[in-house]
Amino acid sequence: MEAYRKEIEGLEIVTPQQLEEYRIKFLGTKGIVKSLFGEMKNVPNERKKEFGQVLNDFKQFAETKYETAKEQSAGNGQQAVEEIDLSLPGDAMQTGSRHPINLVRKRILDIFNRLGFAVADGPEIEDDWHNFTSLNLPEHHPARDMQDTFYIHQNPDWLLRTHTSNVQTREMEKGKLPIRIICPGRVYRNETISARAHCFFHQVEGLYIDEHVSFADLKQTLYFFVQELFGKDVKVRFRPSYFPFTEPSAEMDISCLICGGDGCRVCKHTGWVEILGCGMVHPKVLENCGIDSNKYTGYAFGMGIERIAMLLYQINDLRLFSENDVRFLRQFV
Ligand code: 2NL
Repeated sequence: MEAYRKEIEGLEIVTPQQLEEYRIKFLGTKGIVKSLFGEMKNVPNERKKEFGQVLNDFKQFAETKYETAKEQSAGNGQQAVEEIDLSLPGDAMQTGSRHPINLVRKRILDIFNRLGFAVADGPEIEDDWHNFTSLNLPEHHPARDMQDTFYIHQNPDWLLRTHTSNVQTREMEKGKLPIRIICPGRVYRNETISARAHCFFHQVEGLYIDEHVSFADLKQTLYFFVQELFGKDVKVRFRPSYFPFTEPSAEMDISCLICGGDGCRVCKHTGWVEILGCGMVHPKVLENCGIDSNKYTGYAFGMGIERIAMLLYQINDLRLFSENDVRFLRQFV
C-alpha cells in the first residue's frame, strides 16, 4: 500500500484519458483497491480491524486523488470554453443567387410591362385544341412534327405544351378585347438533348389584339424591346419566315453583340443573330378563338429565354441551365 501511495502521489493526471486509466487501475471493479479488500479474508480475525482501517484510509486516498484530478480536468475544459470569443463575427451564411433564366425573364417582363402588357399564364399540361388545332396546326399538319412532344398516357388528347401560345388562345377565348399580354413559361419538346437542344426550355410569348393593329406596331414594339435589353446601339432586321399561326411571319435578328457585326463564331460570321419569331395573328386563329377577324387584327411574337440568356451571358451550352451546378449558378446576380 505504501508503494501504491507513492505511485499515486507521483501521478500527473491531466487528460480525460489519463483520468479514466487511473480510475480503472485503482478504483475499477478489477482495480487495486478492490483486490486489496479481497485480501481481507487472509487476515487473522484479531488484526482485521486494524487492517480494515489502513485499507479504508488507502481507499479514501485513492478516491481523493481521483476527485481532485477530475475537478482539475473539468476546470481545464471550462477554461477552453471561455477562450471562445463570442464577439467575433459568425461564419457567413451561404446565400443563394437568382437563376439566370429567372433574371432574364424578369428583364423581359419588366420591359413589356412598361409598354402596357399584362403577364398571363396557363397550364403546362394542355389539350390538343389549345396547343395545336386552334393555332392552325390541324392533326396531320407537317409543322406538328417540328414540335413533337410528350403525350399523357391516360388520355391521347393531353400533352405537354410545346409553346406558351396555349395561354394566348385561352385568353382570346375569354372574349374580352383588346388583349395585350406577355406569357412566360416552361415548354416541352421531344428532342435529343445536346448543347443546343433540350426536352424542355422557357419561352416568352406576346400577343396584342385590337382594331387597327399593324405590322408597323409589331416592328416598333420589338425594336424598342431589344434596345432596352441589349442597348441603344443594337440594329435589327426582319426576315420573312413561316409559322402556321401568323401571316405574314418574320424572324427578327439583332446585330451580333459579341463582334458588333464584324463576324464571329456566335453569329456564324454573318454579323446577325436570330432572337425571336413573330407575325400578324392568322385570321383563322382569331376565328378559331371566336374573334371577328374583319374587325380585329393582332400581332404575336415568341422567344426562347435560354437563347437570350446565352447571348447576354455568353453561355455556350444549354444544358448548364438545368444541371444545377452551383459553380455555374453562383455567377449570376
Ligand atoms: C419562336 C416563334 C412565335 C407566336 C410565337 C402566336 C401565338 C398566338 C397566335 C399567333 Cl396565340 N402567334 N405566337 C407567333 C410567332 C412566333 O414564336 O421562335 N418562338 C421561340
